[in-house]
Amino acid sequence: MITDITAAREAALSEIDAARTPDEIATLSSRLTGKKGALAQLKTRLGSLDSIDEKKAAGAAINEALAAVAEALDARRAELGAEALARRVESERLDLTEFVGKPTRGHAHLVTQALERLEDVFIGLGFQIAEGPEVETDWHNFEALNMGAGHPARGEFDTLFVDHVTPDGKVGTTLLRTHTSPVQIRTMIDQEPPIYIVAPGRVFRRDTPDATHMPVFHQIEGLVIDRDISMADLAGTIEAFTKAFFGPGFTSRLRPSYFPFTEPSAEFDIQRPDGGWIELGGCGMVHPNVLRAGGLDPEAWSGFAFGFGIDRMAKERHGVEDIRDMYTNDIRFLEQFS
Ligand code: 2NL
Repeated sequence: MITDITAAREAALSEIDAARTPDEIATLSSRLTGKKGALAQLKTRLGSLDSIDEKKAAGAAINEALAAVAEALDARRAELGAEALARRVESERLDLTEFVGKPTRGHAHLVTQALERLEDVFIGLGFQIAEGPEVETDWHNFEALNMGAGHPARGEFDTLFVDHVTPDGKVGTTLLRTHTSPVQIRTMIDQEPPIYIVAPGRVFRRDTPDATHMPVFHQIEGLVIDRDISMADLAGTIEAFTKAFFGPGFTSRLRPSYFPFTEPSAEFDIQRPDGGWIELGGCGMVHPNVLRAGGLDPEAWSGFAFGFGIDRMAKERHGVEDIRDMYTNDIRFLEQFS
């Protein structure tokens, strides 16, 4: 009997050793350790043994053999699993450090270059980049920003409006966004504070093109929402941005102003190393009504926001005299800015 047990055990172990896939292990496992397995079948012969001692010895040998088979199955399963994983890791290897190199022909547009540099600087200051639709609802573009129907400030933000029927049968208005602020509104609604984002993108206003205006232009807006954010945090962020983007020789100042979506509001200017001032954009502490529209309790959270035009910055930086030149796609003009 003991010889048969040893033989069954050895046969089982060599089969496990020969298994090549996790599937084979699964099949072997049910066959070798199941009721119909050779070792289980040997158990049915225990009753025919003569003495108690013989039964005890054979029973113990069968149990030991079953334990050894279970252990060998586990070990081989783990071994094959690790091999399969190693193969998969090797075949799906992705070298994220690979440097593809700059394109050998052409270059990004002036405004794209400015936008990408701005994103880099704000990421360096701990901001995340947020994006949203260019076609917006009246609510996200105006209402939520404390500019209800008939608000005089809407006059500055005329754009293309299209009436449409909403799924529930009401007439709604969609429009081409006049600023990227609706992206910030959407972020406040979708994400829990703290929020540290910048929203760069294309915006639209009813304007006749001239040397300093285009009806389609680009803007970057920043939004910070956290506990106990003050005007000092705003001024410090504007100053840190000014130095990081324009250089250590530049500084910034805030001048009192008015926007419906911030209170208090300010214009911010930067000072060149030669002493001259350049108007850059607007900023302020987020108005409590705007926080409420974003689903936030103004008693619990406070924040600041700022915004400025990207096209104007690209124009200043490269000494372009007429902003329209940046959009006529004359290759002789564009080629100068690689
Ligand atoms: C400008 C002025 C500004 C903002 C934009 C903002 C956004 C939210 C709440 C409050 Cl969600 N404010 N944005 C605030 C102040 C000024 O832009 O002259 N842009 C070209």
